[in-house]
Amino acid sequence: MGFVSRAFKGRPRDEPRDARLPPGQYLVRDFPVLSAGPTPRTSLAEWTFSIEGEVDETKRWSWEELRKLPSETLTRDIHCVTKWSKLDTTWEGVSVDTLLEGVETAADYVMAFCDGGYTTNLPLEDLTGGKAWIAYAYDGQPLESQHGGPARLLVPHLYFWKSAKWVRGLRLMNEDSPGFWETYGYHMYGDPWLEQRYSGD
Ligand SMILES: Nc1nc2c(c(=O)[nH]1)N[C@H]1C(S)=C(S)[C@@H](COP(=O)(O)O)O[C@H]1N2
Ligand SMILES: [Mo]
Repeated sequence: MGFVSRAFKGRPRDEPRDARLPPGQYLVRDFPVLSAGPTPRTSLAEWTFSIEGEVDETKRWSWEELRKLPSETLTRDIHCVTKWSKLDTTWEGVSVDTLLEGVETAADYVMAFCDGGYTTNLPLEDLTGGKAWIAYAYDGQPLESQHGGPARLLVPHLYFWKSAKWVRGLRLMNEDSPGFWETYGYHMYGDPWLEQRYSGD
């Protein structure tokens, strides 16, 4: 009886938290760093962000131009395929919708590309409609280089490997094509709620 009532009392606090944890994931309070290679360093003077590929005209922003675009502050949970999840991470950045304004394309897929050569593929649909950002601040501070600064793609509804660090642009594609981890067997889409970790999941 005592046990039952204690367990019951514990629930209101624990249940919403667990409901936010996708299958197979555990919570972390720190912010792990996962990089496939060394942290690249591009000076902000040389940095650009491009939208290219299957578009009428390539679009390109300098760092200063990007920072002048309307930005958003958002708080989201993030989920890494190596099974850690972090709740309520707060970011600031430019919505991909803002960057795609006026872009004419028939493409359905995107390859995000980065300094250092990392790539990751996503359906264009998953980057539009308020679901993705080019983030340049975390927790109210400029994004640390180890976490992808000066700017990273943030697509929190997919596994975090899709949130490309040091992102330099989006290449629009008519056909889906695997990026870096996808070539090594990670899932082409990567929905954490469906546990799409590896191809075949
Ligand atoms: N350019 C680049 N982006 C990347 C990676 C990488 O190795 N290089 N790793 C991915 C993976 S597997 C994860 S889990 C997250 C980790 O981001 P973090 O180091 O900020 O936690 O970045 C993703 N984006
Ligand atoms: Mo990851």
